[in-house]
Amino acid sequence: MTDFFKGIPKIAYEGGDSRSDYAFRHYNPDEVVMGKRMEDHLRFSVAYWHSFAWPGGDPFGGQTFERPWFGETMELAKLKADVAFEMFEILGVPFFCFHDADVRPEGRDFAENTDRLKEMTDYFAGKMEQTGVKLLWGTANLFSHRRFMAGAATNPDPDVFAFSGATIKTCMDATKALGGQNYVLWGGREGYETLLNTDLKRERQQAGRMLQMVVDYKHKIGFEGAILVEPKPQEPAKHQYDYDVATVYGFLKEFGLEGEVKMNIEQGHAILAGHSFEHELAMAASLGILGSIDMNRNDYQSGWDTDQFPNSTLEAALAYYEVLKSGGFTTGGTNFDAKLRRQSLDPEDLILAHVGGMDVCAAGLKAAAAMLEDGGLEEARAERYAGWETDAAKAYLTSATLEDLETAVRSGPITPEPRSGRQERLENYVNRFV
Ligand code: XUL
Ligand code: CO
Repeated sequence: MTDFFKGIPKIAYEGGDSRSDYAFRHYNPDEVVMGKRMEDHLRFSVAYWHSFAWPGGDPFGGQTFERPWFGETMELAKLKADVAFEMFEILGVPFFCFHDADVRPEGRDFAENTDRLKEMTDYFAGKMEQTGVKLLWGTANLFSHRRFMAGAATNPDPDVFAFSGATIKTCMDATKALGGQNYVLWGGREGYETLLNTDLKRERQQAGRMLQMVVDYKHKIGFEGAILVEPKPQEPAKHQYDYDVATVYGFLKEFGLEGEVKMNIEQGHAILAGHSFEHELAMAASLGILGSIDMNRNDYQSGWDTDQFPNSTLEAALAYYEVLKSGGFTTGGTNFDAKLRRQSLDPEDLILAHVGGMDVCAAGLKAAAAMLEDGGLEEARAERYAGWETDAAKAYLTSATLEDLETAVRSGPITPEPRSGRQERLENYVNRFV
């Protein structure tokens, strides 16, 4: 045991009347919601990078956090892992996620990076065995090191393409070895800074080829998890090719991967793309590619990807409504890709941030389940589209031509009557549940 979280108790469900900061008021892992335990619905995961590797910097200043494991040795990397697994146990989260670069110090070259990742993978395996904590997903950090400044798969230099693919392979191997349920690709630098120096067509083809190789390798090694792409429109690149769910779907279709790859959807990225989180979730569900979620919001005033812990029950309810409606998570889960504010220096801040996030998600899940069970939104939706249930209307979408539509309109005669969309009524309805 380290003493980093000294004095902080294991967090338990105490219900709404609890006066303790160190308690869940909504998250009750064993409580059954729509026939399934809450823990199995939400599948919470801690993001290793923000919680244990991020130093608290911003564009105007560097490190604010002092952590005893900061430094570039394997010994410190193991101390970091010890503290991380202690936090997973305090919170009772079933999963974590990591990038290679969060868990091992940067080596001299590819071979040393791989050896270090392997050593940490073995170390994690022991800790996972002891604690029962599982891996939601693994991924490669192909954006922090300067070698990736002009992209990873989309780099103008084929050496970087090769280095990136080789690194992805080692991270897929590590993810498989740890029984990871998904492998994620987020293309932080897969885009451009200026079109003046960019061959956009070539770069998209490079990205498509890399993803095809990832899928081939998944099948070759028998990795049973899902391959997920995480869309984001910009930050750090001025424009990223995997802009949003609909854009990525078009990309998957172009490269024949729509049956192989799903989405890891992040709330803050949805907002950056000019969408709501629930829009991106509904879009992915409608395309059959909803995989997992990164549950962290942006600052609505600055507009930046500030990666804050969720704190709106309404937002969580609308998100889990889409997740539940689509049948719930299979390999996916709720990953807090969220970081503390840079003034939140204390160990307890790290715990309480997750406690609050987990509780907001649990409250959102309960509200979403109650709405689905009540059925009000789906009834209203069915009623709104009820006209399409007639044979004549169904034919519009199959056999009818424009001439048939003209005949139908003239002979009806059809004179459309506008009807209320009833938005305020539906908003009031949702608020009854949150
Ligand atoms: C960056 C982001 C990443 C991915 C994993 O905005 O969300 O941390 O989740 O690389
Ligand atoms: Co993310």
